[in-house]
Amino acid sequence: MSTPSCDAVDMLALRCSRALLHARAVRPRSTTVSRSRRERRDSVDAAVLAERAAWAERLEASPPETPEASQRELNDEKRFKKAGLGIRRAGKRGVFRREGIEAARVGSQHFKGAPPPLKHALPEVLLVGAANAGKSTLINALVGAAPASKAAPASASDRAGWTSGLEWIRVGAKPPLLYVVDAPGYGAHAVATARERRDWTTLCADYARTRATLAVAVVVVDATRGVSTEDRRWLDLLSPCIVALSKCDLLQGPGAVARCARLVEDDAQCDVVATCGTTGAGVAELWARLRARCAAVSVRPSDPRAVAVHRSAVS
Ligand SMILES: Nc1nc2c(ncn2[C@@H]2O[C@H](COP(=O)(O)OP(=O)(O)OP(=O)(O)O)[C@@H](O)[C@H]2O)c(=O)[nH]1
Ligand SMILES: [Mg+2]
Repeated sequence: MSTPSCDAVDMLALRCSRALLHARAVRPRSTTVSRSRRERRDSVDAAVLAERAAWAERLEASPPETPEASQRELNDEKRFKKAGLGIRRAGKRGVFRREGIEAARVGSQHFKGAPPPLKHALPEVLLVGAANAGKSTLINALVGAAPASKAAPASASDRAGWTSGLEWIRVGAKPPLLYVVDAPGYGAHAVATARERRDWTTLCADYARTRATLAVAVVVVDATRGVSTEDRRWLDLLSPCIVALSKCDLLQGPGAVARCARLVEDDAQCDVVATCGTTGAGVAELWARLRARCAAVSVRPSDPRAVAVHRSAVS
């Protein structure tokens, strides 16, 4: 067998690299299409895919309309970059290098069950959102626990519909500061029966309407899906609440996170905080808003113990 000469190999390599360069140059460059990710097939349905495609199109087709809006987007972009948003790995800017806050899961409530007997009456922060939106991962990031680490108090999974009841997570140990309450997700793509999904909705809505110690509600909106009809229903029920934009690492291109945050703010008509549960970016800002809300909203006075503890926790 004859071996190709060095010249022939060099020529071939040159041609290949030229072809590669050309392919790169003509490849359509989009500023906002989400990065590829591995997902379970049973946890994404056609409606979710359609929602994502429509949202990606809207992100691309909605540049700021006024010079002021452009300036604001630029400023936000800088701020988000500084916070480590829009990047895939935690690196230096992630929270997971910082010391975490002591946190533990202390009880749960399922449909038709009673709330857990809790040792402390503390203000509660409820996180709701579509199944798979990243609620549990964001709770872990809030307490400084990296995904899948032993310290992570909330159970997260790539299976939509993983959290099936309200889960109380105590944040802080000596003294405990507050409870974060993880909730089951909504949406037809959750891997659960229609009845289970209905029961979860009832459970969360009853909690939100009646819980005396609920201080702030956070609606977690997936940055690659935008605000859905169901998100809107929950935003109305929980108003005034905060929107935590999750999975911001899946947006790419300059200004993508800032644009997404602006559009979600327009749709939701409330405070939006951009976050990423897998890198921990943006959670410091979310904490700042939570503390401000806890301080501003007094726990409903039906539980005097809660009010007393609430005051000492947020002062
Ligand atoms: N890329 C990326 N993936 C994320 C992020 N947050 C969560 N995920 C992934 O999204 C999937 C769902 O995360 P969970 O935190 O379990 O979502 P959830 O909203 O609690 O879901 P349910 O309990 O099913 O309602 C998991 O595979 C996570 O790894 C994020 O910020 N970035
Ligand atoms: Mg969950």
